Amino acid sequence: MYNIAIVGASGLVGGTFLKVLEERDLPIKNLYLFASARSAGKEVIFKGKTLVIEELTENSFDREIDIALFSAGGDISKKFAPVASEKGVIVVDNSSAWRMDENVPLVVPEVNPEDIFKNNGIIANPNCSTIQSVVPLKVIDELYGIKRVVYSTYQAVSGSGIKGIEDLQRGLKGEEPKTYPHPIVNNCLPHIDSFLENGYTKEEEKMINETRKILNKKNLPITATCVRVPVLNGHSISINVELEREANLEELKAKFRETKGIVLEDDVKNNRYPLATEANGTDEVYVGRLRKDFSIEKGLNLWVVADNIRKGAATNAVQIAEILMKK
Ligand code: 11C
Repeated sequence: MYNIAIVGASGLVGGTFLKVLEERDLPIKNLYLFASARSAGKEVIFKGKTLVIEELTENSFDREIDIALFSAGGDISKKFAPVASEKGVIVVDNSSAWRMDENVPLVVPEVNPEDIFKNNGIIANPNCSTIQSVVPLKVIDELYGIKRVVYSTYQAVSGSGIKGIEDLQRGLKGEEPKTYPHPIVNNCLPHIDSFLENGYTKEEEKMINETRKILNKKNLPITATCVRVPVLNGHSISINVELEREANLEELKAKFRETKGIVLEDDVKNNRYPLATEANGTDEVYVGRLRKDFSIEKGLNLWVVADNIRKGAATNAVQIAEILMKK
């Protein structure tokens, strides 16, 4: 049995950590919940018991804790993840604070589980859009070799947390946005996170750098356009791939069917392809619209959908914790 902590327990991902831990029935002895002073004292039900959220402080980890799941933003992770790991806690961090640190493994269990054990006390959980993309890309790379990737994303408002959901709800009532710079209702905003000097957004930069690190392909040519769309939950991504060897679509579909964590949803004659409404509330990565890209010699297009709060954040972190526990 293990002692687990959740840092950021009152947030959207924090609440989903609780749900996923309960559903997957991890062997938990004690579960400690931490958040800012604002949320301290709030009560949460876990496996029928009432737990009280405590304020996160430097002393929060002065007790026996095996694994801490962090989702409280980059600044909290930068400050408190080293405090926890120095006390022997293994941190699985959902923020972007440590992802590109070369001493920190960046892990998607279906892709690079072996990296979990190269940790020095901190393991990073990738960005949600990256997680759902690399799961099918790993399969494609093993079969045909990936030469170049073009991402175009259609990201749900839940990616911005509760404040993104509130902006969509406000917009539906005809009110002005508070989170996004423009109304999200009736719009697609090609703007996720802040803009960089080179014209890309941080979200696009994350997808590029994190994909290279997880697939262990430092120089893989990748480009990305990340777009916020008026969908409540579930990111959809169009992925265009240039391959080393020509793909055989039937072989690839068969491989996707047998890969754990992937659901192949590809029957266009019956209008079946991955949908956010279907992925919502589930832990799988849905793949469909598989077809050759005839504009290049060995090209492939696919459409990939997943629940960004579950597989894109909480579930991925809990899967990492499960693997740590099995060891
Ligand atoms: C979004 N992908 O949809 C972002 C949220 O680096 O973990 C997650 C940001 C991150 O807005």
